[in-house]
Amino acid sequence: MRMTRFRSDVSESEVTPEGLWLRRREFLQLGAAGAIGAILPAAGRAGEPTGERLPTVRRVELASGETPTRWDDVTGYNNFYELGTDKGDPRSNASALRTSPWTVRIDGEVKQPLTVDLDDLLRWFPLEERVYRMRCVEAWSMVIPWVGFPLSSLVKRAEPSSRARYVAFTSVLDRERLPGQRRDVLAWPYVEALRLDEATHPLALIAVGLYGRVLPPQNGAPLRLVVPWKYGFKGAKSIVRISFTSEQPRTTWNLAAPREYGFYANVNPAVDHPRWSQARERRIGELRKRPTLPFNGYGTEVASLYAGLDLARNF
Ligand SMILES: Nc1nc2c(c(=O)[nH]1)N[C@H]1C(S)=C(S)[C@@H](COP(=O)(O)O)O[C@H]1N2
Ligand SMILES: [Mo]
Repeated sequence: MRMTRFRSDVSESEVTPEGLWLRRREFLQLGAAGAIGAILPAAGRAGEPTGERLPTVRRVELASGETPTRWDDVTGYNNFYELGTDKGDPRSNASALRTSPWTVRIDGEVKQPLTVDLDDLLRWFPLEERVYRMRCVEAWSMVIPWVGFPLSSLVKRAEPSSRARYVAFTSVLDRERLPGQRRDVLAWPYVEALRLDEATHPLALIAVGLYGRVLPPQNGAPLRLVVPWKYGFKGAKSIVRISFTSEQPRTTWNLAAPREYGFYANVNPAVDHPRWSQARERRIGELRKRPTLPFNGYGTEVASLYAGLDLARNF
């Protein structure tokens, strides 16, 4: 991964005041319930969340009450190499990604392989809001209010066979339209994978929205993976295929630089990237760096998945 320059141009006044955020939250929740949603304009002031609202059945706060990162930063400071390698490229090139129609192929070690239309897939599970920290391997982080459903629900529905031990997620391949795929910066399509027990952990999420709205293209529309205790690159965007395998799948960043990006990619302040420290991180919107937490602060929930594993070797 290219080393990034950190933005240092976020002034104090740009940071959403908490009161405003809370009021916006109430609007979203009422909107989701259909009470006042109809009278609110779809596109708000500059910097306000835009896009179609998504109804959610509950809200799970897993970022210890931290203020979510501004919409402008969550949707304007992105890693999505299919849409370009600079942080602002994915938003600028967002229209290159055609998200409708969209199908997802579910195959491999499953009872019955199938191709499902996104609209049908969205009817399978109720949506919920999940506020998670997100830690990029480049040592910056955000707090993101996702909308989605537990990956475990989808795994259960896929009925993996007894031979299934891993799940691979393949992102969209469209060399004609996606500007980043005209160059071989990575081995396209982008593939990431989890062990099956990681995939069925209740924190693993398939996200289809942000801030109560449909996911913008630059964030991996129409559906992407979110694994909050791992570095952000595990969260494959714009998924077209979910494959169950018995062998550990080859994954894109691990193939590109195996010494730098492990298969596990659990957030670990004790294991530095060969080219930079992972001990601290810059929360986008904050000036000072803060310490990085083991498993990104989700150790109580997930550490038992790795009992007996040497995390320095299996990084
Ligand atoms: N297909 C695809 N998925 C991807 C990437 C990518 O380049 N292509 N970048 C990853 C990285 S490095 C990070 S940090 C997150 C960023 O997600 P965000 O832009 O929604 O914050 O997406 C991940 N998923
Ligand atoms: Mo990342």
